[in-house]
Amino acid sequence: MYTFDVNDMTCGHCVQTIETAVKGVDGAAAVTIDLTDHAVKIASAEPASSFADAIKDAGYTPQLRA
Ligand SMILES: [Cu+2]
Repeated sequence: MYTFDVNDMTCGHCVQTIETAVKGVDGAAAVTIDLTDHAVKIASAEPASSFADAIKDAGYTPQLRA
């Protein structure tokens, strides 16, 4: 399970865009997005860096929560 802080995710449209980006890396990933907390939680066997790159490519700034 990875949690990314995405502070420039501000509305439902951002949530949809990021969810699509995550599913593009792993269609079987379980994605939970908390807009209030600006958190994107991903359960997947793919590496965190792949999701970070996809979220960046979608135009956002992900920071992997330690
Ligand atoms: Cu938005």
